[in-house]
Amino acid sequence: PKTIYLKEYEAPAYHILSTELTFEIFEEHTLVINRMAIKRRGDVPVPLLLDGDDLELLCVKVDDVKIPTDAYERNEETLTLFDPGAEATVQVVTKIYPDKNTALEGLYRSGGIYCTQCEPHGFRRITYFIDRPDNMSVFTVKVIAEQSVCPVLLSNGNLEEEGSFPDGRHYALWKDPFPKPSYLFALVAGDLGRISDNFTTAEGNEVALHIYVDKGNEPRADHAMRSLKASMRWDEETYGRSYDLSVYNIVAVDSFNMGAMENKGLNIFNSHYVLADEETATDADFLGIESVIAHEYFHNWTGNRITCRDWFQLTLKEGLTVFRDQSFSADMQSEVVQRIRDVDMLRERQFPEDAGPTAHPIKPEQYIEINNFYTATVYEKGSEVIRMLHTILGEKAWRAAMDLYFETFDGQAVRTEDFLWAMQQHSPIDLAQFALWYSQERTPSLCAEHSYDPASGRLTLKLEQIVPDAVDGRKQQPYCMPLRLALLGHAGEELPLQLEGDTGAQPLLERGILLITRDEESFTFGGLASEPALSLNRHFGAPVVMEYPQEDVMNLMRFDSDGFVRYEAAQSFARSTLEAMMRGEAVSPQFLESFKHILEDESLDLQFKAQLLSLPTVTMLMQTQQTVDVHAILEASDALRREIAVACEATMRHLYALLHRPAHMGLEAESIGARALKNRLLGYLMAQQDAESIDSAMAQYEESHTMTDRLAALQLLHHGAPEAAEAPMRDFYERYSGDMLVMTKYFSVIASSPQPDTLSRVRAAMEDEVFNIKVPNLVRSLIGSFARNPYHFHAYDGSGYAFVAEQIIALDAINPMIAAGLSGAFKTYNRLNAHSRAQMRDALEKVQAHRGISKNVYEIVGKILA
Ligand code: HT7
Ligand code: ZN
Repeated sequence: PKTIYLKEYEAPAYHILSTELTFEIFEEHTLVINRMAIKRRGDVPVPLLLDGDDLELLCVKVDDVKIPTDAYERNEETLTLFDPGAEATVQVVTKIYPDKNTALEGLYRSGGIYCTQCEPHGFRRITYFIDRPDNMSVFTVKVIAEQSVCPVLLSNGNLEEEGSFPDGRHYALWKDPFPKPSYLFALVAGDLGRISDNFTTAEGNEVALHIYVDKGNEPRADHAMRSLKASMRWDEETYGRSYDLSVYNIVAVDSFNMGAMENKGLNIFNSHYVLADEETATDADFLGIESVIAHEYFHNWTGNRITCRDWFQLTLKEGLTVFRDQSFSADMQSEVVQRIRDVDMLRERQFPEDAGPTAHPIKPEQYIEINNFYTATVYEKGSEVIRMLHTILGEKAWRAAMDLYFETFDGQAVRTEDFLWAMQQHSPIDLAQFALWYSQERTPSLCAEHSYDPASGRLTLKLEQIVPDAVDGRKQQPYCMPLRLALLGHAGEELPLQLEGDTGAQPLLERGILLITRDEESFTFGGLASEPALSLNRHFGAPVVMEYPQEDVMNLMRFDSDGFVRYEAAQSFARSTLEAMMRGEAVSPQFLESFKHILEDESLDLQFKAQLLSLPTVTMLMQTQQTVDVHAILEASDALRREIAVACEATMRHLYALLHRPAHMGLEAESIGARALKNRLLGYLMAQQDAESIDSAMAQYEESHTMTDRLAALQLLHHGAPEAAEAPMRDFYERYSGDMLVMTKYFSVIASSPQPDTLSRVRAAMEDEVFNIKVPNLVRSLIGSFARNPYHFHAYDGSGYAFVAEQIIALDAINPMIAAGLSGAFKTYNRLNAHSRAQMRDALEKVQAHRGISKNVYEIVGKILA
């Protein structure tokens, strides 16, 4: 496979000014008639290169005349017209087979519904086109289909016309006035139900809002609609950005490769991110819907109105839009709870990626398969980079810089440099060094040491920035980053930051921010009557591994006014406790003491308290080990959970009983918090596997009014008391086997279990009539969850690796994107012990040697084994 390089970028030789598409949908196939008004950019005749993938070509015309076959050439990936002229109308007719499309890119059928996924290269599976984001075209789309099969016909933009034919077919004509790249094209046709609402923009324009779902599911779309309206209002209030068409359509489908897609005026969603009610969706599902609906809506300005010049710029739209959706969720929920969630996600998914063989900068410079770069790095780390800019500029300048970005680049396909240019115009500092965040990979560490001199009342803080080499061994430069800090007095009060020396070099100090630019820095603060506690990297303002002496953690955990630092201190204390246990030491009594202190603190917000009482995950603990020893981590974690349960049993049972009340229903923060905390406590209690806890979990399963409670109880029972779990597992299956989304939860429970028969249960579940390997949600819930199950993926006999490798091979023939996603499970390869590494290598070599492996899987596996 060919590697594509950013440095080889060239603008296309032609532009397609406008595109008229006609889709004739038939049961077996679809005809696509594509008329493009093309314009050459230069004066000299050059060939017109159109991208195409797996297309049956029926006809090529230039200015309505069929051209001879020697006027063009076709290969696997392109159709080349040797000289269509400086301006012409090029028409191509292709025949495609949506029912046979299991890759779910291009036009395909999900449960009877025709739908499209065009980002990044799906459009070329529909018709020949200059399928790249710097080719922006005005689209007019006519969809024709059997009225009884597809009563609903949708595309981007506004509906211009509709009508029917005497033969039972009908049509709809859609026009999108905004020039857009082909990746934002969308079409939906099928028999769908819908809910509708409307929104009046700040300018007074009326927008019709429709959410289309499978018939019968309409009531489950209300939360999505509420989230959409809240997002529309928020973008007006926060960024002054309003919606720009008279209709906003969302369609939910069951088979979808990712979460959702921001097609102009016609978002297509994985049904998981639309459908929810208390009976079938957890609190996390509700929050996920709110954030994904917002994310796709916010793309209308950051992604659609201003798009990417090429796919190397992906973080331009994704990092920025994730930052916007995280800010929105923080405003809708609790700021600190949301920040902790976002940081957890970053450290759980992006840090391991950045430490592994597929590490890449947020703006990569090369790829084989661009689909492999929709990563946690481009998205989540991309968002952290934007967050640092927000911190450096401050709220007011940030808004001014964003306004400038929108005004300057609206309607264009641009680069991250253009975004940084807008930021620079309002930045208090030169952003040249900051730009390294775009081109360097790996997570830097920041090691802090401090000393206090009581005689002078001075504290000296030394910071060392450790920047790892790139994957290929290249040395990398120190970053410029904002470090939020506070010096705390005995009662947790923030002391004034009296920096000595050249304070002019610290333009952000009055906002409590130090600017770090070198690999070694030293700061001296004066005027301190006694030794303060150091609260560092507040809000997790810089995406680094922060290393600091443990002496303050107990205090920080108890009283830091920055909620994130409290959480971080609790995690850090738990981590060092677990590490000591792995060395054979007993549980530290101070840790248990601090844990109890939080448990008994009645002033805490319940969701925040549930977070403070969590233990670091296996993935987090793996990050600090030189050579990963998964089994030692699991043993220590299970033991600590039991010790905590024993030490805190009475308080936990009492609190659990208080929180386990029917009053705690609904989606307000208080109820979500009560459920989160209650289920955290039940998790600890169940670690004892005693009859009383099992009874509580059984009762919770039976009495629960929400999926959150029911699922939490089911999972704890199945994982901790499998015999007792048999009846609830049967009950759950019988209740929900007709509901694919709920069944994904059931499959995850099975696949994430520590019980010894997990692999055979997973294999059995694959044979269940509900399971369908062509539906990504089901694959992710069963096979994906198994690949994340540390107990069994890393089984000593290598059976976990072999199973996942076998599934990658099977899936690759169906859906290469999903197969490549699963291959990511092997990223820990280099850090395993020799025994596991040899077994993983065996499994990976089988995948690599398989004939006809996709370039998606080839790229990932190749990097892991390199
Ligand atoms: N911009 C979208 C990214 C995407 C995608 C979505 C669904 C299926 C396949 C896809 N490939 C790329 C989603 C987003 O970030 O909003
Ligand atoms: Zn996005």
